[in-house]
Amino acid sequence: MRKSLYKMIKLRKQEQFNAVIAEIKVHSPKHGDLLRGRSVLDILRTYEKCDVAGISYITEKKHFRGSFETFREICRNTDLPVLRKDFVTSVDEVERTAETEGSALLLIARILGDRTAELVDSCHDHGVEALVEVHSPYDADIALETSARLIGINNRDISRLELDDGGVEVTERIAPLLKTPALKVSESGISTLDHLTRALRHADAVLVGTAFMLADDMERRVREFVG
Ligand code: IGP
Repeated sequence: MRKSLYKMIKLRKQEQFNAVIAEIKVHSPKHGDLLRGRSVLDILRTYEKCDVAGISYITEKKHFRGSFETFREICRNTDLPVLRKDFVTSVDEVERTAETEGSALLLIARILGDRTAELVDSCHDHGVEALVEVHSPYDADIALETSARLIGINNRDISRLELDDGGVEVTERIAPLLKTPALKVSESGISTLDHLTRALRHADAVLVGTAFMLADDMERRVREFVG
């Protein structure tokens, strides 16, 4: 059975945890290898111990060294909802995601433009949740025109491939424009507890990758974030 990321975020909030989607990030354009000898399943076990709301994994190969097979493996090995991140532009890729036990698929408004709504509907037709990612007021308008129940606000400009610094200013600027019952997820660049607190003032959940992957004591760091 596919788990709902939407419901899990709500549940964690009800339980008075911070709703944290933890990303298993194997490589980033800025930091290079992030696994540092650990396996993807080791990281998954650590995240599971910490009551995160869900798991995120990037399947994009060129810049993030992800693989679809690894995504499948993560889905098979956890009861948590799993989000697939990639630069998806086709219904074929939605269908491929639907063939796994993955819960949700990232759709980037900046890339999809006026095709965003069509791909969101395609996700829903296939029983997959769509997380529409926005970075500007223009993207926010696109997201609001869709039936997405999850909207991600990317603090980073994806076209700059993560080479810019962290921080949550984009969430602070864009979240107030998203007048919708959809749940909001602040994504990227969240590396301190101050970022976390500020992001959660505006968003229902956060998505964190690099700060967890680089932590000396990952479990401790994730627990601090989950609260
Ligand atoms: C995680 P960070 O700064 O915590 O590692 O960010 C996640 O938000 C980021 O990996 C991401 C991403 C994306 C990656 C957000 N949107 C789209 C690839 C494609």
